[in-house]
Amino acid sequence: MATNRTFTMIKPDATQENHIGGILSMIEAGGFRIVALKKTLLTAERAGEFYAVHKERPFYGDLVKYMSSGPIVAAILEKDNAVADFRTLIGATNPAQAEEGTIRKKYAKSIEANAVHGSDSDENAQIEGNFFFGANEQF
Ligand code: YYY
Ligand code: MG
Repeated sequence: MATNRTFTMIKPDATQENHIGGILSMIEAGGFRIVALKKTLLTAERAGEFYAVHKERPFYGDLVKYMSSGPIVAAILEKDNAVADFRTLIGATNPAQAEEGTIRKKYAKSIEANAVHGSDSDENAQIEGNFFFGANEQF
């Protein structure tokens, strides 16, 4: 599999509870290279735009509120088979179902406050990375 990219966010709870370093360590130990990185605060409008694909889902309003409730850390990551391998590293959406050794198993508090985002396709990884980073911020 060719080297490619995925996109992640460390979500507000994990950022608030000082897990940025722990999560970035797991990411680097998992073989991912950090291509871009920033701490930022999403407005409700920007969070709504980021998660627009879920706008008809019952959890959308709460998700937007949660994702704009405090700073997040956004990053673009590079590795062979990045999207699928990162989904494996983060574990199931619901931490009660996440495997031992995954980021969500270790850091997620609930299905909503589940510590990290991971892109679900190469196409979305590119869209999501470009949502946060310009070309001159990706190395
Ligand atoms: O890709 P992933 O983050 O694992 O899950 P998605 O199904 O894309 O949902 C996005 C986001 O929405 C999830 O990380 C938490 C939240 N969410 C929720 O609060 N309640 C659900 N039943 C499903 C998802
Ligand atoms: Mg998803």
